[in-house]
This record gives sequence, structure tokens and C-alpha cells, in this order.
Amino acid sequence: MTPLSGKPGIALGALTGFLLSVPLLAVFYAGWQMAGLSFAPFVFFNWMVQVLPGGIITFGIDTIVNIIRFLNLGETDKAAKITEQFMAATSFLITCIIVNTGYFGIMYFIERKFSVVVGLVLGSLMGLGILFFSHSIQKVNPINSFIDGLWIMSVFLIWGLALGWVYRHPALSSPDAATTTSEELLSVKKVNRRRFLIKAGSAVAVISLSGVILGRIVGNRNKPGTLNNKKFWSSFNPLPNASALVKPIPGTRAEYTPVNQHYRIDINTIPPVLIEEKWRLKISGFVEQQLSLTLNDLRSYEPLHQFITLSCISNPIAGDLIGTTRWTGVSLQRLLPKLRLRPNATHLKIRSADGFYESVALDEIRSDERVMLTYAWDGAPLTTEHGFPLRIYIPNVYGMKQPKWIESIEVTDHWEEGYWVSRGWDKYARMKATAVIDTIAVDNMTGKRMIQIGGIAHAGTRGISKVEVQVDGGKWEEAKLRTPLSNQTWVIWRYEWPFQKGKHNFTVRCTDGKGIPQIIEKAPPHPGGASGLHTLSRILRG
Ligand SMILES: Nc1nc2c(c(=O)[nH]1)N[C@H]1C(S)=C(S)[C@@H](COP(=O)(O)O)O[C@H]1N2
Ligand SMILES: [Mo]
Repeated sequence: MTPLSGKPGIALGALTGFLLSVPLLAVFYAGWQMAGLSFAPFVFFNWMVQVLPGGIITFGIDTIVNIIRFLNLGETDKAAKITEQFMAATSFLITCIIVNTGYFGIMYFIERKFSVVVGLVLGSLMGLGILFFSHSIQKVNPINSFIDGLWIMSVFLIWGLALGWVYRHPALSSPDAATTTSEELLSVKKVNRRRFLIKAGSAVAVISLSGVILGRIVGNRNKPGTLNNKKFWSSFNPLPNASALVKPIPGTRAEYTPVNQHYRIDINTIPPVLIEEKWRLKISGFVEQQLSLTLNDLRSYEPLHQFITLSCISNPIAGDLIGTTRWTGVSLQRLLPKLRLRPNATHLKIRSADGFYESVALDEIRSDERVMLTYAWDGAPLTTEHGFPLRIYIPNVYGMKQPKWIESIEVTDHWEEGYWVSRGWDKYARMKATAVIDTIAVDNMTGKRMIQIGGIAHAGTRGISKVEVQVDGGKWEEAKLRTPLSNQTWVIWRYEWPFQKGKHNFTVRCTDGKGIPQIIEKAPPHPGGASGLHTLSRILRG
């Protein structure tokens, strides 16, 4: 379409929108990687995630987890984060292209000489929008929020400026019916436009590539203390069940999960980075006096060490969103006298740097010393991904009730729904008993010709009293149980079955420490955690 006014059309709006938003993305990426400044696409995406209704998000998470498992894309949590980051970048790009096209539309009605002014107005609106999102999701960055704000605004203003300038560029204007006198002039115009677009495209490529390359190089150098230089407890100490007689079948998942292999699930595209020196645990509400504790204050209490299996409620049967390590912290029971609670206090509302929250009953804390403010995993301070500097441990419930990156505790006189409960997940989120086959050691059958089957069973803090295996729908046979790391962790089991040629189905089930069998009925993770039996088929050849 050729506007009569000679103004560039909508299609050019979309094209230049693409050309302008790619470097925008790259510049934000460089700022994030090099200086820890806000990456606008993630701010935008995280805000959308928090604002959209829980049902849509839950559906989104389930879909992503299912696709990843279906396509066998590797570790669910890592693949999910990458998918999420990809979605964030794409939706940002698309939004920018739409805005850009909209601008070309608006300019239809506005004199061309105002193009830069309108571009700047649009840029500042975009910048303010991102600032607003970043403020409302309480993203905490080490960087000074004034500098961050300045950065976001400047980048968007420059973007707006570029937009206005590009719009006005003579090469983009359409041949005007009145001024186009000959075919020749028209083709000169076309050539000019093509030249301009090629030049602009090259500029975009250069800016974008340098942004990404700079970001990568400098970003990798700036990465804060990676895992290898940390002192992990397990590198120097034997596990408490090291001498247990029942050994795992090779191929069973590691009984003790290395911290860098522990699954990670949270609502953040990039985790909040808190600085120990600046961080305080603020305690307010129904207390005689408000408190502000440092991490060292918490470390000065006698530490409690607990071997714990944590599982995400989104973990499907036989999924990998579950892990076991040694948690260290201060029992909340021990801390209570220090809080000087008022008589009407009944609950603690725990709030995190990312806007996540959960409330815990004081009754539960008083009756269970295991409820713990945790500051170390495997003997080292929590990593950024896993909630540095402080997270909570609440026995027997899924991870959705256990905030990481805790910043404050408000003492209240009532129960409140936690973050995921108010988004449609189970109120209690009590861990369900599940048993999983990790390995059927088919090629390990020389010698005695026994098929070795092994895996884990888990029932929160209720423990596991029995695991049984069934082959081809036959009799349920008891597996051997390995002494667990603690009664708060999963249990490793093993079972041997005399070799028989052909295709066979292996099914496993468990009974918790209280003698209650696991739920056999299949249920998806939403809303109360997955249930059902795990079955694997193998073809055994002689
Ligand atoms: N602040 C905060 N804490 C959080 C979450 C979150 O999104 N934000 N996610 C929860 C969920 S759903 C799970 S499964 C666990 C996962 O802990 P991990 O990532 O250390 O394994 O953290 C929990 N704590
Ligand atoms: Mo979770």
C-alpha cells in the first residue's frame, strides 16, 4: 500500500521494528552480563508470569515439563529455564515489533517533523513500563536501583530516537504521487531504500553481535564464585549410611545429589542476587520489638544439620525434580524466644525477595524442631539459584511451600494462603509416597544371570517401610531397602529377578513408614502432586 502522503507504510514499520529491537535486546543483554543491570525481556516476562492467572501459568508449566520429557530434552529444570528464557526474549521482540508498527500507524496522523518527538515519547513510555514491572515484581539486584533505572530509560530513549530518525529517513518515504514524475525516479527511490535497509541491517548486525560477544566474554569473567572453589561438606566427610549393607544397583540415581546437579524451580527467569553485607532478616508484626538479623546472627545459634529430600509438586512420576542434600540452619524453635512474640501471634508470614511468600503456623514450629531457617547446603552457603542467603525447611511438604531468598518474617494472628496456594495448588501440598525404577540392568546379567532392578522410594518424612516389584502382572515381591541418609530422605531399593528372555513389564510400589500404601490411582502433578505406579518395559535378549 502506498500512502498518499508519501509516508512509509505499516509493513516497513514491522521490518524496521525487527531491525531496531534486535540491537535493543543485545544492548540489554550486554548490560546484564557485564554490569548486572536489568535485562528488560526477563523483567517483562516475570511480570507477566506473576500477573497472569495461576491457571494459565500452571498449564504453561505442565505443558513445558511434558514437552521436555516427551522430546527427551534432558534435565527438566534446565531445559525449562532455557525454554522460559527463549519465550521471554521472543515475546519481548514481538512486543517491540508491534509497538514499532503501531508507531508507523500513529505517524500516519501526525506531521513527519514530529517523528523524533513521538519516538522519544514512545521510548520513555516503554522505559517507564519496564521500570514499573521491575518495581512491582520486587526484583532485587545488587546494582543500585537508580543506576538501573537510568540505564533502562537511556536505552529506551535511544531506541525511541533511532525510531524517529529511521522513520524520517528519506529512503523510507514512499514515492509520492505528486512528486513522482517518471519511472526512472521511482526506481532510484527503490534502490535508495534497498541501500538504506542493507546499511541499517549491517549496523544492526554489528551492534547486536558486539553486544552478545562482549556480554559473553565479560559476563563469564564476572561470574561470582563458581562451585569448584567452595568447600563442600561431602567432599571431606563420609555419608552417614556409608557402611549400609544394601548397596545401590549401578545406574540408580546418586543417593546424595551434588548441589550443582540439584534441580532448580522458581518463578524467576534469573534468580535474585542478594548481598550478604546488605541483607537483613527483618522481623515485624506481632512482636514486642522489631528485629533485624544478619546472617552471622543466625549462624551464631547452634546449627542443625539435616539430610533432606526436596521435591517439586510439579515432579511427574519418575521425574527429576527431586534431590537430596545436607541442609544446615537454625531451628525456628530455637529462635522463637528471641522474637518476643505477642500473645495473639499464631503464624509467621515468610516473604522472599522475588515476591514469593508462605505462612507457617507457630504450632507447627513449636511441635517440630525440624522446621528450620536454612543458610547452607552441603556445608557451603546456599548458592544464588538455591536461595542465598536464607531459605526455610518445612518437613513433609513439597517445595512450593518452602521459600528461598527470604527477606522478612511478619508475625501475624491468622493463616494465609501461600504463593502457589493462591494460584490454585493444594492447600497442604503434603508429599505423596512414590516409588520409581531408575535402572533395569539388562547387560549386567552375566554370571548368575539375574536382572538387577533398582531405584528410589520417597514419602516425605514418613519414611518407607516396604518396596515391592511386580513383573508381568505377577506376584508382588519385596525389594531390599538400603538404610537411608535420614528419615527425611528417599530410600534406595534393589531387587533381583532371574533372567527370562523376551519383553517384560516391571512395576514398583511402596508403603510409607506408617504402613500406608502409596496411592495407585494416576494423578497429574496439579493440584496436589503426582500419584500412580511406575512401570518400565524391557526386551531381554539371551
Ligand atoms: N522465593 C522463592 N522460593 C521458592 C520458589 C520461588 O519461586 N521463589 N519456588 C519453590 C518451589 S516451587 C520449589 S520446588 C523449591 C525448589 O527449590 P530448589 O530450586 O532449591 O530446588 O523452591 C521453592 N521456593
Ligand atoms: Mo515446585
